[in-house]
Amino acid sequence: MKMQGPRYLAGLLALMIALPATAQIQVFTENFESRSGGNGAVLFRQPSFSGSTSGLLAASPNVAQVLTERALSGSRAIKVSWQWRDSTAFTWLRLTTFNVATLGNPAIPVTNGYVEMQVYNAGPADLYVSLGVRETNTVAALGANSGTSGTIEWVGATAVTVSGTSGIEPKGKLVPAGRWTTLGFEMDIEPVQFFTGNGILETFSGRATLESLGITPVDVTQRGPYTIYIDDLFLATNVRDFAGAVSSDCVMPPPVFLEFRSVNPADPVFTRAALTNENGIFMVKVPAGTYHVGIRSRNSLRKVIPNVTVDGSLILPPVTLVGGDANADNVVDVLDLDVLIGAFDAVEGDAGYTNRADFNCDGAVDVLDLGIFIRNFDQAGDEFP
Ligand SMILES: [Ca+2]
Ligand SMILES: [Ca+2]
Ligand SMILES: [Ca+2]
Ligand SMILES: [Ca+2]
Repeated sequence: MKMQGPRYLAGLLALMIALPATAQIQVFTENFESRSGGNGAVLFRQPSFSGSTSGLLAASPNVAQVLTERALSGSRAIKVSWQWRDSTAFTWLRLTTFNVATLGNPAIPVTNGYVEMQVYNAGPADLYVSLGVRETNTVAALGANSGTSGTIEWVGATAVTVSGTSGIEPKGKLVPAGRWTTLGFEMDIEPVQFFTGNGILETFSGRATLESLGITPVDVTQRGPYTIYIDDLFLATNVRDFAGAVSSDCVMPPPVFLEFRSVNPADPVFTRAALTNENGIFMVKVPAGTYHVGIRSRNSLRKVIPNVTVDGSLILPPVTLVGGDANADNVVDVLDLDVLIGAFDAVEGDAGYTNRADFNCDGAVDVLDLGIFIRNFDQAGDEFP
């Protein structure tokens, strides 16, 4: 056999470089940081909109709006507030995306699909949440408007109450009161109950439409008023588990924000928000691939771990996060001191408080945070390769 010389290899390499790279990774992310508008203007209609449940609700509160009251990523999330009336036969809320001006009827992945959002339940009690999935057989891009035709199934629900031809009061995934919950749905394996459909999630196109959240109280005597915050919608296909751990100056390990840059330049860059447990361990689902991964908290410098292959088996070594970057520009300098001074002496709940300057995450901006700032002054975080 003839030996292949350097010229052949150079030619092959040139060919590989000339071929346009094709994106392999399908994701859609929405952190609501650039969203605003009135009641019912972004992703969800106001709670009273759906005739399925409007008769079950008190007139107020009646809110579904992007606000800056509480967020996981950044400062913005969708606040949803409602109250169930007493003495009604049923108690649930159909919070619908029906023809909402911004992000209405969003296309979601079903085949090998994963749908996630971060939900803070401010209470007063625990809730069940299901996805109302409309079988539109859409071919729209993930997150794009995919219409309103097709029947609806409850995904993630283990039971419904039967009323006429509908399955209502879906018993979905538990969202406990008083904390953030990562609400994730692995679309191929979730339990499914019927709403207007047949109780089987079907798609020819591989995609469907997020029509609603079906929200039901765990304790039907707890009628509210309820408030939840929804942040960091994430849609993707072909996901795998990706786990790691962080240590920091925080009294409780902070949520982390992971930036994934595929080694294939045609793939989209995307960010994942992840909750950590008391030991600083996080676990997210991301599409299989090889990435440079950036890790930061909301006020730490970035750590970059290059060339990480996500195939479901990898657990990252622990990462130490360096605090003090209040303005998230990846350096600790006088600009961060400005933020710290602006919030100094404020505690959580005060108008002046910001968790961006609370470097030890104890709910107060004080001399302890100044100490962390001074210790890390003039440091810079990692850049991506
Ligand atoms: Ca946000
Ligand atoms: Ca069906
Ligand atoms: Ca900074
Ligand atoms: Ca503090």
